[in-house]
Amino acid sequence: MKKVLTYGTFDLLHTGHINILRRAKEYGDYLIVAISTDEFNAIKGKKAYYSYEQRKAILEAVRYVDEVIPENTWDQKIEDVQKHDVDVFVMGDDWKGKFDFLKDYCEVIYLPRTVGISTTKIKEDLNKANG
Ligand code: C2G
Repeated sequence: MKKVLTYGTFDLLHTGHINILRRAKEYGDYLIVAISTDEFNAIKGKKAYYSYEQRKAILEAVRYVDEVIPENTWDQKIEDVQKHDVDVFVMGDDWKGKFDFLKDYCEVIYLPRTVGISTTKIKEDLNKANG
């Protein structure tokens, strides 16, 4: 079984997230998504609208996702790849090059981001619409 791993906050799930999850799954048979805990989001300087538990429940309902695990730190990736026997690591290309150290442990793929959508844009548009 070919296992794929990706990371993210995945807040306010949108088609940019769905696109990368669908494409990541195409690289194998089993997709693990490590989602940032609320505590790690604070370290990333992000404040998610949905809690970790809510974001986990939402992702577990996505047909491309087979397993959701927590992302607690920046430096758990090597351990995750080894522990979960991962073959392919996939991230959006805004991260291009940042995780090349994983090439010693698995295939590393950066996929083009979906243009024109982001959680930040959703929040900004909603704030504008509601004055
Ligand atoms: N993404 C995308 N297109 C968008 C928005 C996001 O392809 N329009 C991708 C990102 O490139 C990332 C994934 O969706 O691969 C999740 O995006 P975020 O939730 O913003 O995750 P991020 O904050 O980049 O966290 O250790 C890695 C970090 O946890 C990544």
